[in-house]
Amino acid sequence: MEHLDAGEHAAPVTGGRLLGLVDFIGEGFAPLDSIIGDGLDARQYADLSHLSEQRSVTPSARFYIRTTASPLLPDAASWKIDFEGGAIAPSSNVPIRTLRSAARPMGRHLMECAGNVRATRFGLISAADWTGVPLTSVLDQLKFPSNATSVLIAGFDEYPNQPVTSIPGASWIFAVEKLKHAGAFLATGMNGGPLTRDHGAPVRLMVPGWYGCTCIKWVNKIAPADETAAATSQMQEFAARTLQDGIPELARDFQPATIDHAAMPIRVERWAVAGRPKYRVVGILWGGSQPVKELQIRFNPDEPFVPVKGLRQTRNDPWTMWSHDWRPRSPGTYSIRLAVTDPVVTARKMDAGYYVRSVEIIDV
Ligand SMILES: Nc1nc2c(c(=O)[nH]1)N[C@H]1C(S)=C(S)[C@@H](COP(=O)(O)O)O[C@H]1N2
Ligand SMILES: [Mo]
Repeated sequence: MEHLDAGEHAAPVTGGRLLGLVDFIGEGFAPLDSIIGDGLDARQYADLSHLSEQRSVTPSARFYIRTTASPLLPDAASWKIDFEGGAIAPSSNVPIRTLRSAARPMGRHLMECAGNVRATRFGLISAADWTGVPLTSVLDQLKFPSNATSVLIAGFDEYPNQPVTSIPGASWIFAVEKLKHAGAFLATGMNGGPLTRDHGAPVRLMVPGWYGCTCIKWVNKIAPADETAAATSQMQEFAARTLQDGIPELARDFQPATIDHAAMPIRVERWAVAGRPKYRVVGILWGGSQPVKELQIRFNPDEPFVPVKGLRQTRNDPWTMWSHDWRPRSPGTYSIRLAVTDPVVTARKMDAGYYVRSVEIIDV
């Protein structure tokens, strides 16, 4: 059990006293909110248990990290994004000061790593208020040819040591239309401050609603790509995690790496009400492109799914908090699973059991 201050809760359980949190089990012991490892192998897992409707932004120092800044990273002050027009347009560049002076608020958006797994406590997901420049204006500024349907966006990705968990090379090829549709932007700031080095300073790509692997950090190159462009090494590396059909050879055969609807618990609160324990499961709902009307929760496969009461999802991005009061039938282990029942919704990872979390209840 961890200590928790009751101020973090939207509404206390009536007549109850918060005793603490029940830990999730079977998720490993990765430290949260601190950097472990180096360069491409570095990770910082975010502690999601603090989230509430009032505190739904991840402070920059706690925003998850996948790959820390390389010591070989060139100087930020003279940074520029090279535009290689190839045969179809003259090459040019955008200096970082041009981007910085054009930057404006881009809204609150969530980012999730496509490799956000139970073994590391689902800590690779966060939300921030971003500032930056819409990609459409950058493409205009670069005189991006209007007949080029795809664009390659690449970032600096060289490290002094050979990584063990990842392949160097950070670039993704997008259909220009899809990037526009997603409202992609080049970010230069987060949460009211400048972008931090580990989050891609001086400039990163942010593609709202898409997995983090497409959100290239330390962007240094933008180039038109055509129908015959091969998938980049980054696309190949993340093909399975972004639910592609195999590993397509050509970039054009990749589906948009969008995040489906998903929901999971982020904490299980243990309360005392009139001398008896009572539990409240608090969680998040995110991903997808249309708000859902109903979310259902199930405690172990032998119990039925029941509706999560009071869910009001008005937007898919960043995330929506939900809570569910729970009286377990008996002490024991419970696996908590969520489901969305709106028929039009695809929730591939959630429906495959990817986001199931378990707790051990000792008293009821
Ligand atoms: N240059 C570069 N960009 C990158 C990566 C990388 O390793 N190198 N990792 C990607 C992946 S897999 C994720 S999930 C996000 C993580 O961004 P964050 O560390 O700011 O949370 O950055 C993406 N952009
Ligand atoms: Mo990722």
